[in-house]
Amino acid sequence: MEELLRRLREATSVFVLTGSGISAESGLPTFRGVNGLWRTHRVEELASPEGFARNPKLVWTWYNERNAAHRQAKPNAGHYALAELEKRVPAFTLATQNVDSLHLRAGTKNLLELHGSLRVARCTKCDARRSLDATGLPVEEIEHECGGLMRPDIVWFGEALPETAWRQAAAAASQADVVLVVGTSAVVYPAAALATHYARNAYVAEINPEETPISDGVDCSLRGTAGETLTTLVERFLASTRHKTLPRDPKHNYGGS
Ligand code: BJW
Repeated sequence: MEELLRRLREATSVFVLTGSGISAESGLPTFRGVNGLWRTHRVEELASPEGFARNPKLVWTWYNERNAAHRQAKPNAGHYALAELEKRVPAFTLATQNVDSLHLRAGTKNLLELHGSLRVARCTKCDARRSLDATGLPVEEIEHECGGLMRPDIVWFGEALPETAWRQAAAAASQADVVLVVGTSAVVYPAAALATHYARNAYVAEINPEETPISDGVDCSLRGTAGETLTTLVERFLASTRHKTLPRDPKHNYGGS
């Protein structure tokens, strides 16, 4: 952690990639863990355009349950630590693969939701959008008036990531001095490439209790949970920079204002 702290103190640009592991301490399941979503559900039935076309009611029932769980969950210490870090570094970008909105609720400002969010449904035909509340989308309202189907505004397998979010994430990862990869198995592309290909000029630290396919290639592996590890990291970072004057950039928010 010492070298990571030194790099963070010197960094003008920090990029963070998160996955479902950061929300595990908020009580939300990961995808590929022991009790993960993909252990008990068929991926191709629930998270693919073909699965949705076959059985939109089943897909919405699953997403409505997850939407309700997201709204009951609270951001944890890991989400808050990253929101705090954003205030203390000159440039900060957080790209998340999660659709649970917990980074947003923790106060992260420069947030890119690479796989979309469960806050919105959109029509497969006319692209009309509709905000979702805690109920989600009642299955009798799946059919849109234009003849299309309302679907969750998220990215399923085989679908392109939102273009602007992807472009901004790739640029931020390429320009970053420090990249934190938190709570992701790093097996899903193109998001995982942000931590490898795009971050090749950065000091890359992985925060994950388990090894992942990228562990051998990163500069530093912190084996622990996101909540505990990020809290310690950010507390130590703040303690060591308390008397340091940060460079000023009007685009970013400093000093916990
Ligand atoms: C903790 C912890 C704690 C536990 N603290 N950590 C290149 C190579 C191979 C394949 C491909 C490739 N390029 C594209 C592909 C195909 C495919 C893909 O990647 N497949 C692989 C799985 C083989 N990718 C796609 O299809 C993507 N689209 C695409 O490429 O389009 C191309 C295109 C271009 C132009 C036009 C058209 C098409 C789309 C990928 C969409 C992924 N969608 C999902 C589901 C939808 C959202 C939802 O329902 O929520 O997104 S899949 C699922 O995996 C979800 C997640 O965001 C994503 C990543 O999973 P994540 O978050 O890493 O979870 P886990 O469970 O895997 O890992 C959790 C980690 O946390 C573990 O490591 C734990 O140890 C750790 N952990 N507790 C910290 N307390």
